[in-house]
Amino acid sequence: MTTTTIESNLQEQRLFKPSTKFSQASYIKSRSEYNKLCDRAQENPERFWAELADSELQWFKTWDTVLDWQPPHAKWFVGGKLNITHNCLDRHLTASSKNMPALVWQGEPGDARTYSYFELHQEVCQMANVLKQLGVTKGDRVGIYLPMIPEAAIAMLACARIGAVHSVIFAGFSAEAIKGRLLDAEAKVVITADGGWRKNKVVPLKTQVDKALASGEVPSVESVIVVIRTGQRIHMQPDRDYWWQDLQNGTSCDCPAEPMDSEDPLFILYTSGTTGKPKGVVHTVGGYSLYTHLTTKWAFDLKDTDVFWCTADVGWITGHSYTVYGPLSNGATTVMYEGAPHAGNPGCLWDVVEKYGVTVFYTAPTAIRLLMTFGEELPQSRNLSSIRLLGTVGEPINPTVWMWYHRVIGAGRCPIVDTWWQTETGGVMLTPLPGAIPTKPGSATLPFPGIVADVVDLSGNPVPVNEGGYLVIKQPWPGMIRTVYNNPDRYLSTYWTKIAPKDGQYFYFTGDGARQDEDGYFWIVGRVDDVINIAGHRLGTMEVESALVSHSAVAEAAVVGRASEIKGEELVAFITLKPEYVATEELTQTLKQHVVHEIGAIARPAEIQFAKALPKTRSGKIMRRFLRAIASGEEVTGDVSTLEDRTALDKLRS
Ligand code: 7RM
Repeated sequence: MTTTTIESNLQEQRLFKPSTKFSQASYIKSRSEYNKLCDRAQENPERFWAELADSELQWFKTWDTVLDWQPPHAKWFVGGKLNITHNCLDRHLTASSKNMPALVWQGEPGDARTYSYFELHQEVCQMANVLKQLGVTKGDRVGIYLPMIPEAAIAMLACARIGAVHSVIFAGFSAEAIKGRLLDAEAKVVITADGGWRKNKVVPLKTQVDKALASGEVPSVESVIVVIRTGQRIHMQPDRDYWWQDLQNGTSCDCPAEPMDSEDPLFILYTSGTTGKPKGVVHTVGGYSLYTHLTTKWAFDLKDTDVFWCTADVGWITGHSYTVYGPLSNGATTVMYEGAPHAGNPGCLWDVVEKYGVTVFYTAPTAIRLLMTFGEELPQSRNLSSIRLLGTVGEPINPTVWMWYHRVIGAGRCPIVDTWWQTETGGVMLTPLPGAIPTKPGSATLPFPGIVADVVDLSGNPVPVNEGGYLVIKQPWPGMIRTVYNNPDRYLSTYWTKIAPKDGQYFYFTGDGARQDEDGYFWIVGRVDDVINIAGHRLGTMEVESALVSHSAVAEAAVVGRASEIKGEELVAFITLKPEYVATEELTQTLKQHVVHEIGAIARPAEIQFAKALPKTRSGKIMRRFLRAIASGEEVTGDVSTLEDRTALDKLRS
């Protein structure tokens, strides 16, 4: 987050009301209806969520206890049995719905496929049986490393069908990153593809998996399923690797949904934190099903007639909740697109909108900033009149960017939902309900009904209006993270102990700074920890530092974020070398490539600065505050008295 954004946010006064027509056709039509929902939730949160769980989902067995809250551990709908794929697929197999399009997909080279609810159900059941044949049973973990092709959604749903726990790994991650995740999850099976298309080139996915699994380094993995996507030659290891298409042949499409306990894990998704190793965020079936269903319905006002396009890759939580589970649970059509926002054709996104008649479009500010650079003529030359609602997520949206989105893409008539949430929250937490809440450019506005959010100081006391503080959630909610896989201590220390209310209450710490204005609207300022947001993707600075110091030339590394026009933030690394190495341009390139190798292309530093020493406190802590200033070319101000060696700072500055 740049200071310019904070300043312009502070001056932001504009208010945009939804049209009467939009409000009247929406689920939640007015501020007073929104208030009523919030009041009802406040009066009796358990009754509020239980009524919704009952009316919005189908259960095989109803729960005994709505909420078992032993802070900071929550169990929702305890004793209830359900399966998320029943709610996403089977319940839409009625005569009137089963032939409706569930998933439409646009491949980068121009190929396309559409699956009706009936067809998607068949595919999912068949793959579920394939997994069973490979020995996958309830509770086993399955790694998924796929491009944005329908098989990614099918694989996730097939796991969920039989109670296997999926762990999707973004296809941009390196072999090293895959290995770390598969090891931590102890995955039994990996599902990948021969390759994926990215900007007219083949991304070799199976080769990365081969490297990750080389010399039996992940002993838990018994089989690898490979989707044919690009047709390029790859190595298939006998008795371990199988073609997806071969396994499907002759396999039955009849696979009843496994009745899952509400609190059985649904998936693990790794996300960056303040320490070097990504955390395995665990979500469970019951709470996640309800929360993604309901937030999709109310925040995106989603009807079963809608064509919803969430541009996020399924490798991130946004793709899980709003490309796959949420829209399908609501019986809508979800759009999946394999390409980058400018894959050879800067108008490609608008072509997809026009071709499929997208009605709700959800993307990240970084994508909008990129599209802005292509000019207005491009979207204006396409027919975007099908769009009725726009959404953004992933990072704070600058008011100028918001206005462009509103005017050029939304033709001034579509509400924008700026949705704040996290991998850990499962679904949207702060958002305008589009028919009810007037929006202000740059503000995620108000909490979703039932969510108790606040901005507090370190002792948990609310800060005054318009003052900055820590964004916290004060009550448990169904979509919340249940634990960090294999690391319950980290669950406690990351989220529940940083803010310490005196009365012993537990507040969920989001890691974000925020303020609330005089109307109670929330304005997110950005992360307050060492997490950096690059093009809407979360990366820990420690993660990148660990990658750098794993190179033999590096003695010490400190990584900071610097504002970037399109990406929001980019990485700058400060490095001290071991005595036998000299700083050269070649070494700079080698180190950048090393980070790509260790983590993936998203972590490639924009700049590397070599230093004789890093500025540290007397207790040896690197003073990132100074490095951030130097990286952005700003004046180093503030207290320098705690510096151990002032000359280190002076040398860096020069
Ligand atoms: C959904 C997602 C989470 C972090 C979060 C924030 C930032 C997300 C917004 C936002 C300002 C928003 N999950 N963030 N949405 N900041 N306005 N609307 O992005 O786990 O990958 O990242 O993203 O810092 O803590 S995530």
